[in-house]
Amino acid sequence: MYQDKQIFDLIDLEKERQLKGVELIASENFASAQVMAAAGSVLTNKYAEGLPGKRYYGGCEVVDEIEDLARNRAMELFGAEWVNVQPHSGAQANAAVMLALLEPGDKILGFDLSHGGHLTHGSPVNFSGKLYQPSFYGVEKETGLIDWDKVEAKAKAEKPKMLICGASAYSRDWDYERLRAIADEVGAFLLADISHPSGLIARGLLNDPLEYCHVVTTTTHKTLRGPRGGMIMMRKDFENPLGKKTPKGSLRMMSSLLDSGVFPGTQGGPLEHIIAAKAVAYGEAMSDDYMHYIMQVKKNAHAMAEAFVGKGYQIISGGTDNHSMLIDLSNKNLTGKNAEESLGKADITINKNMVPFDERSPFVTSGMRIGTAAVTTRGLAESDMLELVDFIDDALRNFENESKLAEIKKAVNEKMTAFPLFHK
Ligand code: DSN
Repeated sequence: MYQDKQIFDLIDLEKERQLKGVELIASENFASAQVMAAAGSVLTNKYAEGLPGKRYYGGCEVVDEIEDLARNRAMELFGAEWVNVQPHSGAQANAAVMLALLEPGDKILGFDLSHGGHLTHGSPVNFSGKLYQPSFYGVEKETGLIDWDKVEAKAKAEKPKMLICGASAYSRDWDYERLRAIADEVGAFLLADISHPSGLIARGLLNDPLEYCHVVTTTTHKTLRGPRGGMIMMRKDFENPLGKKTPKGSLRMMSSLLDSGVFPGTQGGPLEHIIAAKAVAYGEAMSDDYMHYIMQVKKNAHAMAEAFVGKGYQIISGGTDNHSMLIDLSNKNLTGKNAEESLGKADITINKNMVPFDERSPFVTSGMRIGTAAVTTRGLAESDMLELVDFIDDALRNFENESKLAEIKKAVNEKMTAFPLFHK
């Protein structure tokens, strides 16, 4: 029988990389052993197009129970009245929502990718910018903050059918109440993509988007600490105002439009192994252990931001309310590319990132983005954050000094062996 040594050797190498290094990519985390066991289970063998109780395949009685558990746990965790846990990713969750609520050519207004937004919120290289007509709001140059008055002015000028909030590199909270008022004023749907801070939102550590937004999407693998995947939620279902009718002539509910947006709109068979892993993660996220964890994520980000500021680093907006921060390296005479490469040599993983009004290309950039979700899972606390900032500062000040970077790498590896992973 064919034994794939090559792939499993590479998986071992990746495991070693994750264990010995410091993981600071803001969108990454370490899923628990039980989340990974569910994701690697026999459920990968099952086809289950449709929804629990309404499948196009036989033999779905067990996966129906699993998907129902996932849906019920997700609804309890976020206080939602309706969820769809089938999206394979955050990008596909957003695609399904747009397919359900928009017609090709409709206008959408999102947060500028180069200011910290996301590709699927209207970027011209993405389906969202090709199928719909995008326009963007951004942050203020002086403060690094979004000015809600300017969002309102832009929305009034553009009259989008969908207003999108949420980001991949914005460290401050969102005023969902104000955004809903703006959306109502111009007759737009309000979509919040909370992929990054969803764990903080679930446990009440940031404003609640479900109270005000028509639809909320998230990934499940960032601060939520589940398997890679996406989901769509609504606090309350409602009759869609688009005039789409059922065959019997009544207005279709939003939930029915959104379910169809996922399947058959943008996906085929759901990944029931991943849905089971999501269910495990939702269960974990409701536990006291997770509450302790997610509070520590926020404390660690705060401690790290203060330490960076103390060393003269410029954090966009001056600090953080969530798990992440975006640092402009221009005053350190470094590019994001320099930082990513030199820190990589010291086994510290970050990503280069555009900063607002960046003059460099996305392949070079002037900034780096950092998040504390993964290192907090490993058990690091505030005092460790100060040590990590020391390592990072030392590496960046010596970014062309290979022997110094090797020295830092040794210290990083020694430190991280004290924080084991993948046990239980
Ligand atoms: N843009 C990715 C990130 O935040 O890393 C997620 O899609």
